[in-house]
Amino acid sequence: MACSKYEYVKHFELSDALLPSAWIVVRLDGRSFHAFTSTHGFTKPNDALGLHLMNAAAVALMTAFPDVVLGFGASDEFSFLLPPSTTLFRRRAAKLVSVFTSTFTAAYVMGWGAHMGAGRPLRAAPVFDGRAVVYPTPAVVRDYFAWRQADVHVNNTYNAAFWALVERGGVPRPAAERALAGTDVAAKNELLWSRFGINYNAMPAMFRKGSVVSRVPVAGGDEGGGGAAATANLRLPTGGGPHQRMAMGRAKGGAVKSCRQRRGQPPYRRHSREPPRR
Ligand code: DGT
Ligand code: MG
Ligand code: MG
Ligand code: MG
Ligand code: MG
Repeated sequence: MACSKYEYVKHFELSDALLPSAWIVVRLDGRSFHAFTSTHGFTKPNDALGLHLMNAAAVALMTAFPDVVLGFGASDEFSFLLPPSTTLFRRRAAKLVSVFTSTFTAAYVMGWGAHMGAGRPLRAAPVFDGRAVVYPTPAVVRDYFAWRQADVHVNNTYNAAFWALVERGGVPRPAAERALAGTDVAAKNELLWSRFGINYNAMPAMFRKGSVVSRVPVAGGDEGGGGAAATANLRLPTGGGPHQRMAMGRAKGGAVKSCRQRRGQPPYRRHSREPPRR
């Protein structure tokens, strides 16, 4: 590590560590997937292969990061839950969001060929955005996932009715939009059944409710394994069960000393408003 007069610039990097002892959700969402799914000829409104690819990317992420206790996804999004005890990346928001987003995106690209088949080559780069939000209590965490799942239900009911009208009923899109405006879920179910003989509840659960990736105990499982199915049990809303911790701390070679420590000088007095270092 160079001891140079330029080192002061390190102090411009402010801490973005997320609130300790709170749940963290990192949610990823495909960028402009309206266009991406159209470019790649996804089945409307749900492309089962595309959704399985999303699920596989989520499993890859949870395999890479055993701290994640739960994943929930639908459409072009996935949420990942980290428990209050996590110290992954020292809870730094930018690090969590950027590494999760790129890990997921890379897995999505790597899995494309196996999931989507030779007939649908990848023609454009999939891009995902990411955000991290902290939630203080298990009740709010439960409501977060209930919110995302309610979104799946509302969107899927609308989309099922809309595309039935357009593709099976030959109704022009603007007219289909007008027909559905202001209708509730029950009316859309009734329309699907009476006009098209579609039983909404018989649609695949993945379309109606989204996908959950959880950890299940494996008989004789190796606690240190870190595979997606190798660790623990999640019980919401009371909290995460035991789970793997990521190895923490600095790179090889033990503690990193500051230039002043190496010179045997006392540390600089910290400005009182500087966030604590860990
Ligand atoms: P954004 O997130 O603001 O960058 O924009 P979008 O276009 O990604 O919008 P978003 O995330 O609100 O909605 C997801 C889009 O992806 C929506 O237009 C429908 C499309 N999509 C997601 N899954 C499927 C699928 O399985 N089949 C088809 N045909 N489209 C899908
Ligand atoms: Mg959006
Ligand atoms: Mg999107
Ligand atoms: Mg979305
Ligand atoms: Mg580096």
